[in-house]
Amino acid sequence: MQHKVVVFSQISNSILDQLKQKYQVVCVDPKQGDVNDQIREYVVDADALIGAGRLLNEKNLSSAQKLKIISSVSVGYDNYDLAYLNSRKIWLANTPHVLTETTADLAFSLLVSAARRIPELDVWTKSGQWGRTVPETLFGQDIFGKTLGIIGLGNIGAAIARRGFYGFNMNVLYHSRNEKPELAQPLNAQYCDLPDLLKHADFVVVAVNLNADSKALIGEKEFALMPSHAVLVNISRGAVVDENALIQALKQKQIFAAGLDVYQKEPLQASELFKLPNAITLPHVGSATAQTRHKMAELAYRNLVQALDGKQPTYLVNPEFK
Ligand code: 8YV
Repeated sequence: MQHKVVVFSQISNSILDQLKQKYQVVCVDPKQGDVNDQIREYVVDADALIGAGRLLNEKNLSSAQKLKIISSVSVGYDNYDLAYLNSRKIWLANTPHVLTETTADLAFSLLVSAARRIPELDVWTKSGQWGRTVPETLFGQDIFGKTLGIIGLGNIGAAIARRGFYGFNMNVLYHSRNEKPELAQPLNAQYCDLPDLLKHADFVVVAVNLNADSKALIGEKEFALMPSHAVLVNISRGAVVDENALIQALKQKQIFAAGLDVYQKEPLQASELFKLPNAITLPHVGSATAQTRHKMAELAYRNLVQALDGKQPTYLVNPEFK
């Protein structure tokens, strides 16, 4: 009998076609009502789920009778209740590597945009204010040769650090759970504890995975350590930064600016951040280029096919179920 696959978020059309050629495919459609109700209904006799950006846990998966794999079109897997998946012997696969450089590009774009106030100056020009020279109140911060502090030196963190080191002659500091000499040495990156990194970095980029240790890692106490010209960039997960503390730090000019791609609650709606000219708010687009999203969908497709063919997917998050 044909396997049943549930697509729980938008996915590249060509990958959807490939899925349809091999399997019975059902797509969750937000226009058809509550997404979790649809997942609960479709998952009952499903063999696989594919998609991204949804919380999947006991609440919407408990009715599954033969679910073998959830193939996530993302590298991060904090949206999935791993303990529950393990207890149900459901595989979880992800899509590392293919999005590393694209996400690092976006992180660096946020850094440059926030430091040089690009969105604010764009609005200023377009609103016809360029009758005089740009006032000092709109001046930005230097980047070249400054100190870059990376929190979480994984693949993406290291790719951001390389942009700073090779492109902008930056001095690189990093903080992570373990020292990473193989990634750090070529960049002459110094390992620091978090307070030291926050005191000395001109730019702090949050690139750490969200887990119990990194939740609310940056809060009021941490903002107090940062210099007033510092720029914070977050491209990892919103929950790593205490958003209210960030809003206060930006309002009180405790830090210069923030470039954000991720938030405590997504999609971000009616936030105080929208009122702050020194906050750049992107809609979680770290990996959102046509090429990279396609590569991610391809990889997720491959992981899914491997599992339904009875093989271990290449990028399995919970390999304890061989
Ligand atoms: C995802 C991401 O594509 O891969 C990740 O972990 O954060 C993004 O690149 C996004 O979550 C999809 O909604």
